[in-house]
Amino acid sequence: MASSRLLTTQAVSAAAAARHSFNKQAPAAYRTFASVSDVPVSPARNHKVVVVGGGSAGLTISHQLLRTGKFSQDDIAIVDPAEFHHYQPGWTLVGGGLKNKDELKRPLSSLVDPKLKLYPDSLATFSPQDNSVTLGSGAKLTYEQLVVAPGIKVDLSSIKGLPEAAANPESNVSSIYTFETVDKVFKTIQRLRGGQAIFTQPAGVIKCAGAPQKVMWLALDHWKRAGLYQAKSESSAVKIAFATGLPAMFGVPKYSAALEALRQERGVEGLFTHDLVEVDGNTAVFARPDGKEQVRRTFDLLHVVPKMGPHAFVKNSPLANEAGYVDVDDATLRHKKYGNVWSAGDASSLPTSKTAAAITSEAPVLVKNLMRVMEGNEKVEAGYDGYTSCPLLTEYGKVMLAEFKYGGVPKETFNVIGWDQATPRRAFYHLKKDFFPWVYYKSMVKGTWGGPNGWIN
Ligand code: UQ1
Repeated sequence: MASSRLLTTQAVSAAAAARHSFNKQAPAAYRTFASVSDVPVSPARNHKVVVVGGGSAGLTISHQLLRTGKFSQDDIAIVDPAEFHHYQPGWTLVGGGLKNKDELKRPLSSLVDPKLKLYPDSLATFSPQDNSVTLGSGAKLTYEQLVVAPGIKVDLSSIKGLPEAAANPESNVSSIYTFETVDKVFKTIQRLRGGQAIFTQPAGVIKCAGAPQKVMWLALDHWKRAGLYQAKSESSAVKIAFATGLPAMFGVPKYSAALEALRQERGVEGLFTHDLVEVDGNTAVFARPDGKEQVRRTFDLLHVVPKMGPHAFVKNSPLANEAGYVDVDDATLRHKKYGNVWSAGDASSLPTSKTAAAITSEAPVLVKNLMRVMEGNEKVEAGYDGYTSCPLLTEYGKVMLAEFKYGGVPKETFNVIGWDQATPRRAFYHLKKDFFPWVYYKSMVKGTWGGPNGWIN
């Protein structure tokens, strides 16, 4: 879950970049040069490692690299235009009224160790053939090793009518997937006193594939407690449908079966292979596969998960695979063509669910392999098994802690104490709501948290 705001905050960051360059860290010579010439041409700045992205993957990897003790001041650079870093896994909790969106954010600069050089700038182009990148400002950075972790783009405009509906405070259309819309979600849940609620999930890759239904389960519980929802009852004031572009509740058979049982038991209508394409007033329009006709359903509340995909500067670069993701080896995280390029997190081609939990296992493998290559040892380790996790809120006070690796094979941390993690538990709820947000800012972004392996470094 790297910085999804890499593009959206470009204007703000351009200003920040200007302040940064001219007031703070630019060498005096640069300032003098700028003052006597209309077209300042800055020389390329050299770094041992350039990390593109200051999100979960970028920060975790940068600090794990720094903690190897092999780097001096400014050897490692981070490029990210975002002013703020967000703990995005917490946004489902905001949607459920359990947290405030502002408590989950930090100024990005406050999370970057002073020994690292932060460029608050966008990435314009990758030139892996000459080991350099060009920033939005035109500055050129050269590197020995490059880590590409800018996250993916969440695109409200991928659904016709969604940007307008989401921005309209009167409408009951919202999404936990952007900072701008996340605090509207609980307002719409509280406002609804009856009628049809629809929660969508698109076909295609998204961040944390369980989140679209987590917010639904919390809303259901809210309406149940308010006396507005009775499962499978004709007299229930609120009716709930889960409309997903996918053919099942979840991608991993074990958890999908448990979630499908919950769906049926709780009387939630399942609209499978229904891919939202348009919000037209109070009608949701769904595309169907195999040339089937579109389906139109009216709603009184609509929670939308927009489509997501790689940033253009990644997709259109020599680093991308056909789908637009950074083309790395599934197990070593090393680029398939450029041996000094690495990727982790949402922007990578790693065929696993895109979560912060995945990054806890990706980062140590990437760092170990990058260090080996940088020190001239070509023997990289096939160390990443696809570990990822999805703490699925199933009601207030309970979480089903899905943990799995490549192939949808469960890899459950608490198996050792005999727990089957398809069973929702209160202990997992406290991990999700209290422990993970705490350990994330306290340790993970600083490079000292190894996820299921506990504290590292
Ligand atoms: C984790 O480390 C982590 O990051 C702090 C999460 O939050 C985003 C998680 O959801 C999970 C599951 C982990 C993995 C850690 C344990 C102890 C299972």
